[in-house]
Amino acid sequence: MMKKHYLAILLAACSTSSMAFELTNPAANNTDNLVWSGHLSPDTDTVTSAIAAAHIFGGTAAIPEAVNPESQFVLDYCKVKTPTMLSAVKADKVGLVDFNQKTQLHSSIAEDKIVAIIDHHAIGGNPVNMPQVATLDIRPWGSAATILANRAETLGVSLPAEIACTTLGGILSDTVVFTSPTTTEYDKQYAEKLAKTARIKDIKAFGEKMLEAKSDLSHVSAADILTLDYKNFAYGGKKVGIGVAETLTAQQLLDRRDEFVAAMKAYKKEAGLDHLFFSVIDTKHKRANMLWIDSADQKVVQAAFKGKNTGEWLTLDGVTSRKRQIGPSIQKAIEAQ
Ligand SMILES: [Mn+2]
Repeated sequence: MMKKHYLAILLAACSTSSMAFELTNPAANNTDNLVWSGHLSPDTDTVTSAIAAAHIFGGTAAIPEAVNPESQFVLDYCKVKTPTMLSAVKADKVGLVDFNQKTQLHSSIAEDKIVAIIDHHAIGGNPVNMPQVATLDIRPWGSAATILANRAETLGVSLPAEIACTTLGGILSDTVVFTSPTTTEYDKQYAEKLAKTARIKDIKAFGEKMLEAKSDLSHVSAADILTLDYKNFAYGGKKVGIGVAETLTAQQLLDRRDEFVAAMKAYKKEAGLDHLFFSVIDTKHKRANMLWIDSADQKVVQAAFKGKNTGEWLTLDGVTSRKRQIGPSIQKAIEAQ
């Protein structure tokens, strides 16, 4: 009787360990139908991190929605195919890259399929609810791509030139070519290493081309710009949307204020949000220009920021990061209400 019981425990322990997913080389895991995905409204870090993760750990890179113009530029420049749409792949196991909030999870991903999260964001107000124990790697670095570059190096997995190139693109995008306050020494060190592998001589020139690719939004509708780089959050039980548009040519967007106000009114209603904020991030002059549409949102903005109100936009000098500056200030203001 005792023996049988012991065996059952041993078998249970074995089957548990064989199911566990390790952030190590693919041979150690069952990678059948393993899919890597980033957040909704995918940005370059999220797309390139999924590509790097699939190369390092096995499985397939996927995107939850179409890529933005900057990511398309990076994929073309590096000669890497755009990952498959999440809706077209079978996902028995899912690794998340570059996010951990449920509000940013594609609806097709069942939370009990999540086996790993590689991220550089705060756990925040509404993390994914995982019934299984997943492997987490969350570090306060400038991009998820930097963490993946480090993982590849420590595992001895060499990245091909084209994936080193996209991974570099992820770092440069999130750190705004090392000018964002989120930038760390790790980001700079790994960017150098990746550039060497990708045979890119001038990192800053590559970064400038990326910024240019994302800056020309003259042919994009205000509604599309609002959600191009957009995240939903749950702060103090409220549904909060924060969109940003990083651009070298801010005036082009500032002149379209009326269009943005109309788009925000429609979107706030459609998405059932309690609060909605949109900022044109002037990457040249390092400042945010913020917009909101009603008195409830204005109250939050007034509590969160002290800026110059031009009557049209609230100008916030030195504010460039949603993750480090805009998001936490809005969260604090809402939670204090
Ligand atoms: Mn990121």
